[in-house]
Formats: sequence, structure tokens, C-alpha cells
Amino acid sequence: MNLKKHPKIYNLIKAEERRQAETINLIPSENYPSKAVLEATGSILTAKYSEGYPGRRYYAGNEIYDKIELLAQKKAKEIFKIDESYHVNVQPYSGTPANLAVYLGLLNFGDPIMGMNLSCGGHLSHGHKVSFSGRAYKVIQYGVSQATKRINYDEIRKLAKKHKPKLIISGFTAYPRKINFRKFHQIAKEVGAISMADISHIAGLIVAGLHPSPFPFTDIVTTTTHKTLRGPRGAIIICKNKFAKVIDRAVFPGIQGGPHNNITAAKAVCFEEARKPAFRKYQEQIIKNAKVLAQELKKYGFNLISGGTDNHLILVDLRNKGITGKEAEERLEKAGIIVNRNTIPNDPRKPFNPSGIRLGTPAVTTRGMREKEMKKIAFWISEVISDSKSLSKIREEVRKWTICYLHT
Ligand code: DSN
Repeated sequence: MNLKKHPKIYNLIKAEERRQAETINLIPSENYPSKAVLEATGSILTAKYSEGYPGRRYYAGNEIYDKIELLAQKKAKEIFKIDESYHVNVQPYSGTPANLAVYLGLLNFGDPIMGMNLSCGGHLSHGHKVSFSGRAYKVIQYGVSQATKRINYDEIRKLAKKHKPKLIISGFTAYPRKINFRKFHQIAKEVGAISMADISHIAGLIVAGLHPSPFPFTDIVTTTTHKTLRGPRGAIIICKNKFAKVIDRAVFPGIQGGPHNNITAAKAVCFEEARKPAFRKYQEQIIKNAKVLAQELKKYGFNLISGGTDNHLILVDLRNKGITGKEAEERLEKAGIIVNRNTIPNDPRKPFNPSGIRLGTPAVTTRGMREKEMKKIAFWISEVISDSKSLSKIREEVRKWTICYLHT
């Protein structure tokens, strides 16, 4: 391996491989891509500049890259079952740049936009004040119902009628329930807004037909490719044809330079993998695992936001356990269980040390873990949260246990 000639970085990569193999990864936005995706990511395609789009590049030597990009676009359309009324841009470097490109392409600075607030599960790039999206636009934020912790579409309609946003964003990073994209689109149309869905977390579930699709009605759909889709770190934008030109121009030259061609090829590989029956089975298992993990945690007295999950993630309110999200995250990490601290709806605490943790099953499901394993994981989580003295013992158990599961 040529990387061995760079021992410092080689050893760090090996150490990270070991960490991944010996820990239980419950971060809902992470996953382990296939070897094919990794090979494309690490390929010679990284060596080329291709500013522009297929057939309209600013550099010579792009014949092959045009084919790769067109193939990735075609495969994206196939997995989301969309027709020629939609256009795909496969160049966004990741989720936030994809979202910012949408805003740049469709809005004027200062225009009103609506998105879910961070504490209820929205993303920073959906209009949070610390993000460019919250500074460049007039943001109206919606939350979830106080009682049910679910989206209240009537409230969203009222807010939309009052503020007349130009763009309404749906799709969240910490919402454990199904999203009715059709209702969001209807509300947008009632107030003359463009509808946008950021399906980053649930794209794999949508492809597998296990979550309602935002197609064929939503105006703009963005998604990362590395979460439930299990591809390379990156994103795509799918938009109705009438927005194709402005979206393409906003991605390049608006906010990006040359596309990362190695990643474009890896996206095409990931889309190809997502067409296989095994991918659907994998997505089904993600949901089964999340449901079992949720049920078990409830048995151990954990309060789950909205009472459970319909998708790949669970949001735990830790206030009854007398521990903050940050403390829980740190304690669990010492035991080899990797989660991330997260705000809960209307969290009285700040995002850096919030009241909850967010757990997800995409990565552990990729490793072949099933319902039985979820029960064990819930038991360990409960032990760790209730007794900080057992950490090193559980760490050793987790180390021995995880070695038995696949790791790419
Ligand atoms: N940071 C990602 C997540 O963890 O959900 C979203 O971009």
C-alpha cells in the first residue's frame, strides 16, 4: 500500500479503521459506503478539472467526465422514479452547499423563506441565524406541536399565509416521523411559494418506497448522498425543469468551482447500488431496527420525542435521567457507543450542551446488526446512562462484540 510511505497519515487512517470497527455507530447521518463507492472516491478521476456542465466545459479533456456526469444524472432520475420534467445537478459538494445554491438561484437577498427551527429538527442551512441562510434572507421558522412533537400543518399554513415566504423548506435532520411532502407543497402553492424538500436523512427510505416521496410535485429536492443512501460524501439537487438553468448557474459558477469528478462517479455507483433488491431490504431493516431500539429504550424509562419513530432515527429527551446530552454523549463514547447530542423541541438548553441525544440505525444495519442486537445496544445505553462506573467494563464488551460484525 503506497500510503505506507506516509506513516503518520497511514497510521491515523488505520487507527480510525479500528475505531470504526470496535465501536457502535448510532449517528443517524453516518454510514459505511461499499468498497465500490470507496474505489470510485479514491480513483484517478480526482485529477481533473471540469468546470461547467456536460458539453459546456471550461477545460479540455472532459469527454469521459461528461459521460460520468450524465450517467450519474440518469441514475438519480431512475432511483427516484422521476421523468423528464425534472433536472438533476450532481455537482454539489455537500448538503449545505446544495441548499445555499438553491437559495442563491431562486431568491433575492432579504427575501422571506420558511424552514423548521433547529431545536425542532431543522438544519442550520434551513435559515438558522448563524448560517448564511439565516443572515442573507428573512427567515420565518416553524416548529412542532407542543403536545405531540409532530409537525402541525395547519400552523405552518397559518404562518405561510401571514408571512408569504418565497420558499418553504421541508425535510429535517432530527425528526423521527414521516413528513407529508404533499401537504408542504400544497401550502407553498396556496401562498405562491416555491416548495423545497431537503431529503438528506431519508433519501434511502424514499428510494425504497418506505417513506412518502416528494416527487412528482415538489419544485426543488436536495439530498446528500452519504446518509441512508450510503454513497460518497456529497449531494445532488433535483429541480423542475423550469428551474434548471438558475440552479445550474447557482452551483457553478455561483458557489462552487470544479466538480469533484471522483465523487460524481461514486454517486453513480451508489445510485446503481440503490436499485438492487438488497438495498430495499437494507432500508426495511433500518426501520425495523430503529423501532426495536425505540421500544427497548422506552422499557428502560427513556422519554422519546413523539413517543417513537417511523424512520431511521430516535430523539431522546434525557431530562428525566438527570444528564445532559453532552454528558451522555461523552459517557457513551467512553463505552464505545457513538451518538450525538441534540436539541429537543423548544430545548431550554443551548445546542452545544442540549437536553437530548439523537440515535440512528443506518450504520449498524449496514454492519449486519438486527433486532437482537438492538436489544443489546439499548441495554448497554441504559447501563451507561444510569451507572458511570460500568464504562470500562462495557467498553471491553463492546470491543469484543463489534469485531463479529461486518466492516467495509
Ligand atoms: N450534519 C448532518 C446531520 O448530522 O444530520 C446534517 O447535515
